[in-house]
Amino acid sequence: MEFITYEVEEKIGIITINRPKALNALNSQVLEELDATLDSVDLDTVRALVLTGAGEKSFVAGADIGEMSTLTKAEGEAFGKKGNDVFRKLETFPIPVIAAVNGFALGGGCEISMSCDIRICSENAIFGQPEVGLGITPGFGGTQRLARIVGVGMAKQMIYTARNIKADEAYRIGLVNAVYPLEELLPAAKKLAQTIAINAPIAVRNCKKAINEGLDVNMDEAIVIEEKLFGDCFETEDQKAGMGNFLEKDKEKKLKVVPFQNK
Ligand code: DAK
Repeated sequence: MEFITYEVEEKIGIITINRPKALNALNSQVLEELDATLDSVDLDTVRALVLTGAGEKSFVAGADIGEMSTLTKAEGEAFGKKGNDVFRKLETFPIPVIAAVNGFALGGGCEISMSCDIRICSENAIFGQPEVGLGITPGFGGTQRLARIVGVGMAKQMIYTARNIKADEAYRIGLVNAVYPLEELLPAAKKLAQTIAINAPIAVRNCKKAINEGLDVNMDEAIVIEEKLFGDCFETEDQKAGMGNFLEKDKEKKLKVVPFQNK
């Protein structure tokens, strides 16, 4: 792999898009390597992923404008499909994915962060969908996911104006869950991933599936999806141990209240 590094620490996997000279812009090779990396994740041991960018300046500065500038219609479509397939793979990946946004998250960079389950960012992060200024529409799901995350009005404003927003505004509109000084971002992302990783893995996976699939259908159908995935947890070791701990009054494993860090 030239542009992706993948490390496993205990039960979490850390994927770094490593093309800092181009501010980690997504070219075909980055997308292919990311796809192959996701395929290689050992789902028997890894319970949550962190996705970040190399360097101190950029998470992902978008799709590679140099590569895109010469594409024919057919090649543009193929490039779009490659991106959409890998973004969708991230979104539907069986385990949670946390985007640790360490700088620019523009165009495809904002879009890849929105394919992740949770976004946290550094104080220097900048988000935006600048595509209309380049004569295109957001093409990696931006018109769909941004509206679902921050609401229709704010998504339309960001997309129509092509205006970038800073970390504090991203936090205010709910695009990110927390903001950290740059040097604290990755440790915070790992800590969050570890907090997820200690919970019952089948239950966590089923929650992701229920939330994602439920959002695509009406409430009556969504409740049926939830029922099925709820039922699916029973008779698992996790469910027996989790409920057993409670009944045995295992204080160590009982409910803890932990505040999320907010800025
Ligand atoms: N693509 C390629 N190279 C990029 C890049 C990008 N998106 N962004 C930055 N770079 C490269 C620069 O060319 C420069 O390379 P060298 O000149 O050193 O070789 C290096 O990264 C450093 O960039 P700057 O010198 O520009 O650094 P600055 O700090 O001055 O500025 C910046 C940082 C992020 C403000 C600026 O680089 C910038 O505006 N970059 C472009 C941001 C942008 O517009 N991103 C959105 C791209 S559009 C599709 C699906 C999806 C998409 C399209 C189609 N289909 C379905 C077909 C997605 C589109 C996009 O993402």
